[in-house]
Amino acid sequence: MLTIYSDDHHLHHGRCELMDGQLMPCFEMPSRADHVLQRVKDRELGPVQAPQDFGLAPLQRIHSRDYLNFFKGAWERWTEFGQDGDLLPYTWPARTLRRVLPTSLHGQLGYYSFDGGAPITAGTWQAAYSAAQVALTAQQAIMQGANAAFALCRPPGHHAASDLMGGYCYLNNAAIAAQAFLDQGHKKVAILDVDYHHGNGTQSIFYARSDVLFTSIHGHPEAEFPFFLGYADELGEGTGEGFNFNYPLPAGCGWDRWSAALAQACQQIERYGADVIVVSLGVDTFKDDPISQFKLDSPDYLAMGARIAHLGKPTLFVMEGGYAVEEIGVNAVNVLEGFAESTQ
Ligand code: OKP
Ligand code: ZN
Repeated sequence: MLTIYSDDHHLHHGRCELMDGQLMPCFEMPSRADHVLQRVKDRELGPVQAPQDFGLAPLQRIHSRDYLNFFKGAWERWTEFGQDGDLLPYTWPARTLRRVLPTSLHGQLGYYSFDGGAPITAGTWQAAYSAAQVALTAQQAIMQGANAAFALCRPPGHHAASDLMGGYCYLNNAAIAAQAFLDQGHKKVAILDVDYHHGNGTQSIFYARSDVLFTSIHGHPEAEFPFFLGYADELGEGTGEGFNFNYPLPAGCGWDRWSAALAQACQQIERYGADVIVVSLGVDTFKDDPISQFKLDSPDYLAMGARIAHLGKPTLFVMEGGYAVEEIGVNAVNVLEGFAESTQ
Protein backbone atom coordinates (compact mmCIF):
# COMPACT_ATOMS: atom_id res chain seq x y z
CA MET A 1 0.00 0.00 0.00
CA LEU A 2 1.23 3.48 -0.90
CA THR A 3 1.89 5.90 1.98
CA ILE A 4 1.95 9.67 1.51
CA TYR A 5 3.96 11.55 4.12
CA SER A 6 5.45 15.02 4.60
CA ASP A 7 8.09 16.02 7.14
CA ASP A 8 6.31 19.36 7.47
CA HIS A 9 4.31 17.98 10.40
CA HIS A 10 7.40 18.69 12.54
CA LEU A 11 6.64 22.41 12.09
CA HIS A 12 3.66 21.95 14.40
CA HIS A 13 4.60 21.25 17.98
CA GLY A 14 2.27 22.82 20.52
CA ARG A 15 3.73 23.38 23.94
CA CYS A 16 0.92 22.45 26.29
CA GLU A 17 -2.73 21.68 26.85
CA LEU A 18 -5.02 22.01 29.84
CA MET A 19 -5.76 18.64 31.44
CA ASP A 20 -7.33 18.05 34.85
CA GLY A 21 -6.46 21.56 35.98
CA GLN A 22 -2.85 21.29 34.92
CA LEU A 23 -0.85 22.41 31.93
CA MET A 24 0.53 19.25 30.35
CA PRO A 25 2.76 18.75 27.32
CA CYS A 26 0.55 18.31 24.23
CA PHE A 27 -0.47 14.69 23.68
CA GLU A 28 -0.64 15.43 19.97
CA MET A 29 3.13 15.53 19.31
CA PRO A 30 5.46 15.08 16.30
CA SER A 31 6.82 11.71 17.45
CA ARG A 32 3.36 10.22 16.77
CA ALA A 33 3.76 10.48 13.01
CA ASP A 34 7.46 9.55 13.23
CA HIS A 35 6.53 6.24 14.87
CA VAL A 36 3.89 5.49 12.26
CA LEU A 37 6.33 6.23 9.45
CA GLN A 38 8.97 4.02 11.07
CA ARG A 39 6.52 1.14 11.31
CA VAL A 40 5.47 1.60 7.66
CA LYS A 41 9.14 1.22 6.74
CA ASP A 42 9.89 -1.65 9.14
CA ARG A 43 6.96 -3.65 7.78
CA GLU A 44 7.71 -2.74 4.15
CA LEU A 45 4.09 -1.75 3.71
CA GLY A 46 4.92 -0.15 0.37
CA PRO A 47 6.44 2.99 -1.13
CA VAL A 48 6.46 6.26 0.82
CA GLN A 49 6.03 9.39 -1.28
CA ALA A 50 5.96 13.13 -0.62
CA PRO A 51 2.74 15.04 -1.33
CA GLN A 52 2.05 17.09 -4.42
CA ASP A 53 0.74 20.63 -3.98
CA PHE A 54 -2.85 21.06 -5.14
CA GLY A 55 -3.07 24.58 -3.76
CA LEU A 56 -5.84 26.17 -1.71
CA ALA A 57 -8.78 25.43 -4.01
CA PRO A 58 -9.57 21.93 -2.63
CA LEU A 59 -9.33 23.30 0.93
CA GLN A 60 -11.77 26.05 0.04
CA ARG A 61 -14.32 23.39 -0.98
CA ILE A 62 -14.60 22.50 2.72
CA HIS A 63 -13.40 25.49 4.72
CA SER A 64 -14.71 29.04 4.48
CA ARG A 65 -12.42 31.60 2.96
CA ASP A 66 -12.51 33.85 6.03
CA TYR A 67 -11.51 30.93 8.26
CA LEU A 68 -8.59 29.96 6.02
CA ASN A 69 -7.39 33.57 5.85
CA PHE A 70 -7.64 33.92 9.61
CA PHE A 71 -5.76 30.68 10.26
CA LYS A 72 -3.05 31.46 7.70
CA GLY A 73 -2.41 34.95 9.10
CA ALA A 74 -2.93 34.37 12.84
CA TRP A 75 0.69 33.65 13.78
CA GLU A 76 2.02 36.78 12.11
CA ARG A 77 -0.56 38.91 13.91
CA TRP A 78 0.49 37.28 17.19
CA THR A 79 4.18 38.08 16.61
CA GLU A 80 3.24 41.70 15.95
CA PHE A 81 2.34 41.82 19.65
CA GLY A 82 5.91 40.66 20.38
CA GLN A 83 4.62 37.22 21.37
CA ASP A 84 6.31 33.93 20.59
CA GLY A 85 4.44 31.49 22.84
CA ASP A 86 1.58 29.31 21.54
CA LEU A 87 -1.49 31.21 20.45
CA LEU A 88 -4.50 29.75 22.31
CA PRO A 89 -8.11 30.94 22.57
CA TYR A 90 -9.81 31.60 25.88
CA THR A 91 -13.26 33.06 25.12
CA TRP A 92 -15.96 31.52 22.91
CA PRO A 93 -19.37 32.78 21.76
CA ALA A 94 -21.34 30.31 23.91
CA ARG A 95 -25.04 30.71 24.80
CA THR A 96 -26.13 34.26 25.76
CA LEU A 97 -23.20 35.80 23.88
CA ARG A 98 -23.41 37.22 20.37
CA ARG A 99 -21.79 35.50 17.43
CA VAL A 100 -20.18 38.67 16.14
CA LEU A 101 -16.73 38.65 14.54
CA PRO A 102 -14.59 40.91 16.73
CA THR A 103 -11.63 42.78 15.26
CA SER A 104 -9.07 41.63 17.83
CA LEU A 105 -6.89 38.55 17.38
CA HIS A 106 -8.19 36.78 20.50
CA GLY A 107 -11.78 37.69 19.70
CA GLN A 108 -11.40 36.20 16.26
CA LEU A 109 -9.57 33.16 17.64
CA GLY A 110 -12.55 32.45 19.91
CA TYR A 111 -14.91 32.94 16.98
CA TYR A 112 -13.01 30.43 14.82
CA SER A 113 -12.52 27.71 17.47
CA PHE A 114 -14.66 25.53 19.72
CA ASP A 115 -12.11 24.62 22.40
CA GLY A 116 -8.67 25.47 23.73
CA GLY A 117 -7.04 22.33 22.40
CA ALA A 118 -5.67 23.59 19.10
CA PRO A 119 -2.63 25.80 19.69
CA ILE A 120 -1.32 27.87 16.80
CA THR A 121 2.48 27.93 16.60
CA ALA A 122 4.85 29.43 14.03
CA GLY A 123 4.58 26.38 11.76
CA THR A 124 1.01 25.25 12.39
CA TRP A 125 -0.45 26.62 9.16
CA GLN A 126 2.29 25.05 7.04
CA ALA A 127 1.98 21.70 8.83
CA ALA A 128 -1.81 21.61 8.50
CA TYR A 129 -1.66 22.79 4.88
CA SER A 130 0.81 20.00 4.05
CA ALA A 131 -1.33 17.42 5.89
CA ALA A 132 -4.26 18.38 3.66
CA GLN A 133 -2.00 17.98 0.60
CA VAL A 134 -0.97 14.56 1.94
CA ALA A 135 -4.63 13.54 2.02
CA LEU A 136 -5.23 14.93 -1.48
CA THR A 137 -2.18 13.15 -2.90
CA ALA A 138 -3.31 9.81 -1.45
CA GLN A 139 -6.80 10.54 -2.78
CA GLN A 140 -5.32 11.09 -6.24
CA ALA A 141 -3.57 7.71 -6.11
CA ILE A 142 -6.95 6.07 -5.59
CA MET A 143 -8.48 8.10 -8.43
CA GLN A 144 -5.67 6.73 -10.59
CA GLY A 145 -6.59 3.15 -9.74
CA ALA A 146 -4.99 2.13 -6.44
CA ASN A 147 -7.39 0.09 -4.30
CA ALA A 148 -6.03 1.69 -1.12
CA ALA A 149 -3.68 4.43 0.06
CA PHE A 150 -2.52 5.75 3.41
CA ALA A 151 -2.42 9.49 4.10
CA LEU A 152 -0.11 9.83 7.09
CA CYS A 153 -1.60 13.16 8.13
CA ARG A 154 -0.53 15.21 11.12
CA PRO A 155 -2.04 17.30 12.63
CA PRO A 156 -5.31 15.33 12.54
CA GLY A 157 -8.47 16.80 11.06
CA HIS A 158 -11.79 15.23 12.01
CA HIS A 159 -12.76 17.77 14.71
CA ALA A 160 -12.24 20.73 12.35
CA ALA A 161 -15.48 22.13 10.92
CA SER A 162 -15.96 24.49 8.00
CA ASP A 163 -14.87 27.49 10.07
CA LEU A 164 -13.75 26.07 13.41
CA MET A 165 -10.55 24.60 14.78
CA GLY A 166 -10.42 22.50 17.95
CA GLY A 167 -9.49 19.11 19.39
CA TYR A 168 -5.95 19.24 17.93
CA CYS A 169 -7.48 19.80 14.43
CA TYR A 170 -7.31 22.73 11.97
CA LEU A 171 -8.08 21.47 8.49
CA ASN A 172 -10.36 18.49 7.95
CA ASN A 173 -8.12 16.24 5.88
CA ALA A 174 -10.70 13.45 5.50
CA ALA A 175 -13.47 15.86 4.45
CA ILE A 176 -11.17 17.60 1.96
CA ALA A 177 -10.31 14.24 0.38
CA ALA A 178 -13.95 13.11 0.35
CA GLN A 179 -14.97 16.31 -1.45
CA ALA A 180 -12.14 15.82 -3.96
CA PHE A 181 -13.54 12.38 -4.85
CA LEU A 182 -16.91 13.99 -5.56
CA ASP A 183 -15.38 16.84 -7.53
CA GLN A 184 -13.53 14.31 -9.68
CA GLY A 185 -16.65 12.37 -10.61
CA HIS A 186 -17.57 10.00 -7.81
CA LYS A 187 -21.19 10.17 -6.69
CA LYS A 188 -21.18 8.56 -3.25
CA VAL A 189 -18.43 8.68 -0.64
CA ALA A 190 -18.71 6.88 2.69
CA ILE A 191 -16.67 8.06 5.65
CA LEU A 192 -15.95 5.56 8.41
CA ASP A 193 -14.54 7.33 11.46
CA VAL A 194 -12.95 4.79 13.82
CA ASP A 195 -11.10 7.32 16.00
CA TYR A 196 -11.98 7.10 19.70
CA HIS A 197 -13.48 10.61 19.55
CA HIS A 198 -16.54 11.58 17.56
CA GLY A 199 -15.64 13.33 14.31
CA ASN A 200 -17.82 16.34 14.99
CA GLY A 201 -16.18 18.45 12.31
CA THR A 202 -16.71 15.90 9.57
CA GLN A 203 -20.30 15.24 10.66
CA SER A 204 -21.14 18.94 10.67
CA ILE A 205 -19.64 19.48 7.22
CA PHE A 206 -21.75 16.77 5.56
CA TYR A 207 -24.80 16.75 7.87
CA ALA A 208 -27.25 18.12 5.30
CA ARG A 209 -25.86 16.17 2.34
CA SER A 210 -26.57 12.75 0.86
CA ASP A 211 -23.46 12.48 -1.33
CA VAL A 212 -21.34 11.72 1.74
CA LEU A 213 -22.41 9.11 4.27
CA PHE A 214 -20.84 9.72 7.67
CA THR A 215 -20.50 6.86 10.15
CA SER A 216 -18.60 7.09 13.44
CA ILE A 217 -17.80 4.72 16.31
CA HIS A 218 -16.64 6.57 19.43
CA GLY A 219 -16.69 7.14 23.16
CA HIS A 220 -20.16 8.25 24.23
CA PRO A 221 -20.32 12.06 24.13
CA GLU A 222 -22.33 12.06 27.38
CA ALA A 223 -18.99 11.31 29.00
CA GLU A 224 -16.35 12.06 26.42
CA PHE A 225 -14.93 14.82 24.25
CA PRO A 226 -16.35 16.52 22.16
CA PHE A 227 -19.45 16.19 24.44
CA PHE A 228 -21.77 18.30 22.29
CA LEU A 229 -22.10 16.11 19.20
CA GLY A 230 -21.97 12.42 18.33
CA TYR A 231 -25.21 11.07 19.82
CA ALA A 232 -27.08 8.20 18.18
CA ASP A 233 -30.14 10.32 17.36
CA GLU A 234 -28.14 12.54 14.97
CA LEU A 235 -29.27 11.08 11.65
CA GLY A 236 -28.69 14.00 9.29
CA GLU A 237 -31.00 16.79 8.20
CA GLY A 238 -32.82 17.83 5.03
CA THR A 239 -31.32 16.06 2.02
CA GLY A 240 -28.83 14.50 4.43
CA GLU A 241 -31.46 12.80 6.58
CA GLY A 242 -30.61 9.11 6.86
CA PHE A 243 -26.98 9.66 5.84
CA ASN A 244 -25.41 10.09 9.29
CA PHE A 245 -24.91 7.24 11.76
CA ASN A 246 -23.27 7.48 15.16
CA TYR A 247 -22.31 4.51 17.32
CA PRO A 248 -21.47 5.91 20.77
CA LEU A 249 -20.04 3.28 23.12
CA PRO A 250 -19.35 3.26 26.88
CA ALA A 251 -15.98 3.49 28.59
CA GLY A 252 -14.24 0.14 28.92
CA CYS A 253 -15.53 -1.06 25.55
CA GLY A 254 -13.44 -3.90 24.09
CA TRP A 255 -13.22 -5.54 20.69
CA ASP A 256 -16.44 -7.62 20.99
CA ARG A 257 -18.70 -4.65 21.47
CA TRP A 258 -16.64 -2.35 19.27
CA SER A 259 -16.61 -4.80 16.36
CA ALA A 260 -20.39 -5.24 16.62
CA ALA A 261 -20.71 -1.48 16.06
CA LEU A 262 -18.25 -1.74 13.16
CA ALA A 263 -20.45 -4.42 11.60
CA GLN A 264 -23.45 -2.07 11.84
CA ALA A 265 -21.52 0.83 10.34
CA CYS A 266 -20.31 -1.41 7.52
CA GLN A 267 -23.87 -2.55 6.92
CA GLN A 268 -24.92 1.09 6.45
CA ILE A 269 -22.01 1.67 4.07
CA GLU A 270 -23.00 -1.39 2.00
CA ARG A 271 -26.64 -0.31 1.93
CA TYR A 272 -25.58 3.15 0.81
CA GLY A 273 -23.63 1.72 -2.12
CA ALA A 274 -20.53 3.90 -1.74
CA ASP A 275 -18.13 4.27 -4.69
CA VAL A 276 -15.22 4.85 -2.36
CA ILE A 277 -14.48 4.82 1.38
CA VAL A 278 -12.54 7.30 3.47
CA VAL A 279 -11.45 5.91 6.85
CA SER A 280 -10.68 8.45 9.57
CA LEU A 281 -8.06 6.23 11.14
CA GLY A 282 -7.53 7.02 14.81
CA VAL A 283 -6.00 4.34 17.00
CA ASP A 284 -6.75 6.04 20.30
CA THR A 285 -9.19 3.15 20.92
CA PHE A 286 -6.08 1.27 22.16
CA LYS A 287 -6.19 -0.08 25.75
CA ASP A 288 -3.17 1.95 26.86
CA ASP A 289 -4.09 5.23 25.20
CA PRO A 290 -3.43 7.96 27.79
CA ILE A 291 -6.54 10.05 27.06
CA SER A 292 -9.08 7.39 26.02
CA GLN A 293 -11.21 4.69 27.63
CA PHE A 294 -11.57 1.82 25.16
CA LYS A 295 -9.77 -1.50 25.42
CA LEU A 296 -8.76 -2.55 21.92
CA ASP A 297 -5.53 -4.54 21.70
CA SER A 298 -2.95 -4.52 18.92
CA PRO A 299 -4.18 -7.68 17.09
CA ASP A 300 -7.71 -6.21 16.99
CA TYR A 301 -6.45 -3.64 14.50
CA LEU A 302 -5.61 -6.41 12.03
CA ALA A 303 -9.21 -7.61 12.29
CA MET A 304 -10.44 -4.04 11.85
CA GLY A 305 -8.52 -3.71 8.60
CA ALA A 306 -9.80 -7.06 7.37
CA ARG A 307 -13.44 -6.07 8.05
CA ILE A 308 -12.97 -2.80 6.17
CA ALA A 309 -11.39 -4.68 3.24
CA HIS A 310 -14.47 -6.92 3.16
CA LEU A 311 -16.48 -3.90 1.95
CA GLY A 312 -14.63 -4.39 -1.34
CA LYS A 313 -14.28 -0.69 -2.19
CA PRO A 314 -11.29 1.55 -2.91
CA THR A 315 -10.28 2.85 0.50
CA LEU A 316 -8.40 5.94 1.59
CA PHE A 317 -6.99 5.77 5.12
CA VAL A 318 -6.45 9.17 6.72
CA MET A 319 -4.49 9.30 9.98
CA GLU A 320 -6.31 10.92 12.90
CA GLY A 321 -5.62 10.30 16.63
CA GLY A 322 -3.67 7.83 18.78
CA TYR A 323 -1.60 8.99 21.75
CA ALA A 324 0.05 5.82 23.05
CA VAL A 325 3.08 6.94 21.10
CA GLU A 326 5.17 3.77 21.43
CA GLU A 327 2.38 1.59 20.04
CA ILE A 328 0.77 3.96 17.55
CA GLY A 329 2.87 2.65 14.66
CA VAL A 330 2.06 -1.00 15.30
CA ASN A 331 -1.65 -0.30 15.75
CA ALA A 332 -2.12 2.00 12.75
CA VAL A 333 -0.10 -0.18 10.40
CA ASN A 334 -1.91 -3.28 11.67
CA VAL A 335 -5.13 -1.83 10.24
CA LEU A 336 -3.40 -1.31 6.90
CA GLU A 337 -1.81 -4.77 6.91
CA GLY A 338 -5.09 -6.39 7.92
CA PHE A 339 -6.72 -4.60 5.00
CA ALA A 340 -3.95 -5.48 2.53
CA GLU A 341 -3.87 -9.16 3.49
CA SER A 342 -7.60 -9.47 2.92
CA THR A 343 -7.55 -7.91 -0.53
CA GLN A 344 -4.70 -9.99 -1.95
C1 OKP B 1 -8.31 14.46 18.91
B1 OKP B 1 -8.54 13.21 18.08
C2 OKP B 1 -8.14 18.10 27.67
C3 OKP B 1 -8.64 16.96 26.85
C4 OKP B 1 -9.03 17.43 25.50
C5 OKP B 1 -9.16 16.66 23.27
C6 OKP B 1 -9.11 15.38 22.50
C7 OKP B 1 -8.86 15.61 21.05
C8 OKP B 1 -8.71 14.31 20.34
N1 OKP B 1 -6.80 18.39 27.37
N2 OKP B 1 -9.05 16.34 24.64
O1 OKP B 1 -9.87 12.83 17.94
O2 OKP B 1 -7.78 12.08 18.49
ZN1 ZN C 1 -9.31 10.85 18.88
